[in-house]
Amino acid sequence: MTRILSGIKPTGNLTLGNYIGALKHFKDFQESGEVFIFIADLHALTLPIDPEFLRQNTRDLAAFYLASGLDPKKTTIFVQSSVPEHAELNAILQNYLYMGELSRMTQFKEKSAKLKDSAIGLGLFAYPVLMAADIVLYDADTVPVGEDQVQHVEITRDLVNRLNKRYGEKTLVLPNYKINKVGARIMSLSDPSVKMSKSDPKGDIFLKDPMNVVRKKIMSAVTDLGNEVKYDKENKPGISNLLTIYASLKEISIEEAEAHFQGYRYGDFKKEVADVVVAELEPFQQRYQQILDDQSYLPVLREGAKKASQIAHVTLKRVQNAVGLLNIDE
Ligand code: ATP
Ligand code: LTN
Repeated sequence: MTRILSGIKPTGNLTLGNYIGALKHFKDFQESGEVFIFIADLHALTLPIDPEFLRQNTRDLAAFYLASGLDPKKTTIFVQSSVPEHAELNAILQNYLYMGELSRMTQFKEKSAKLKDSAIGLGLFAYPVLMAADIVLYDADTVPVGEDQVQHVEITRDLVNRLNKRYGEKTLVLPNYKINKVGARIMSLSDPSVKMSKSDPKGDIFLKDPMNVVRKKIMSAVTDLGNEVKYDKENKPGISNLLTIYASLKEISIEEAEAHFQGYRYGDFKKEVADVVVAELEPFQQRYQQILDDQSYLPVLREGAKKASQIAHVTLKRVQNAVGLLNIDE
């Protein structure tokens, strides 16, 4: 049985990029394997964040997970900090990734560049270690993520290979990332040269935006010279981004989307993209609000933490034993 694991950080309001690149697809794995989806709240602490904002984002994310169609009977949904094995395994694994390789991580370079040296926390630097712990604790072989997280799954593979070579092939399971053919990197609507990102919002569509705001944002998205609706990332990044959003929500290929919009003017094209986004987000938002109001996410998170901890505990013991920590219970 394959094990699938992924997580999202509760660092801010979720964007359409998070939805298309990650969230929307998690439920697709429920039929084919054992799925673990968590809220990476310890990772959210790697940049300064207001405590109440973090707590609210955590509740929101739990409700978004459920609203996206994740079924707690099939998927284990939990908060990272409620399963202490993540932090415990992190303490061991941090000895097997090295300063040089960690300092080459794109995410670290981008996020630390915005801070003064004296404000860069160790957690931001060591981020991939904790992420590796998240993945290997559940013996996950498949990790669905957006493009920006591929490097972190790759460094997890390096770490797994390193440990297995040293302590035996069965110590940890080697994970693979899984990115979507369409929509692995949704760009800002106001500047299609940068990623739509929740912690540095610029031209973002938020999953909580009112529908009239969503429409307005799409109608005023940056477009490119010319008047043809064509996919050309280099010369038409704005149009290409909107085509990607459309194709991924309609679950069709870029070529099919292009064919559909042949002969369209930019204005009519944008209107149709907006219709598709609204059709997807409106019912999703209603489900989210209902779950948030009735707090049905709470028992799900409690049950999820219990189930996750049972599995994580077994892996932690296996690693502790492999590296030579004495088990005083036996
Ligand atoms: P932050 O701004 O705090 O770094 P983020 O918006 O990049 O956050 P994450 O929590 O890092 O979001 O990512 C959650 C998931 O969403 C990851 O799998 C990530 O790859 C994916 N993702 C994030 N932004 C995009 C995007 N613009 N397009 C496609 N996928 C994305
Ligand atoms: N780094 C990821 C969140 C994350 C994650 C994970 C994703 C933390 N641990 C383990 C997949 C598997 C992010 O920023 N989206």
